[in-house]
Amino acid sequence: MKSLIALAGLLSLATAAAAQDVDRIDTNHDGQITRAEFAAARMANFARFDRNGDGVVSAADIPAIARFRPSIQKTFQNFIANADANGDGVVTRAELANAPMPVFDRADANHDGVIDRSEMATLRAGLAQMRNQ
Ligand SMILES: [Ca+2]
Ligand SMILES: [Ca+2]
Ligand SMILES: [Ca+2]
Repeated sequence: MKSLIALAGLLSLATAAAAQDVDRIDTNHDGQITRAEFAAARMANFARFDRNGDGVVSAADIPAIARFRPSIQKTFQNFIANADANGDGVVTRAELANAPMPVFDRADANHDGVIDRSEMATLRAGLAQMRNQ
């Protein structure tokens, strides 16, 4: 159960970023999250998503226990579908690096490419929502 909760947390980061705490994504602590900071946070967790250590993230990395939690499975599958640019069912580091960032884009309400303090609340809500799925 503990590992499931950890996985749910990880998955929210997968689609969103890498740190559970939005403030930690802001690595230079200037009160704004840039696309680069967001992407870096996401990449930092690649090895953790790649649970079987074969260098790619795929359905094979979904823990067996997630079978009993369809929402987790679905989130994982959505993560793969979102990042899998060439549609071969596996996500490479290069694909994740260039993957769309829907959660970032949603939070960046004025589309200036950074998430400022007021927009961070939206990002936080988005992350929390995914964690609670
Ligand atoms: Ca920053
Ligand atoms: Ca893998
Ligand atoms: Ca791929």
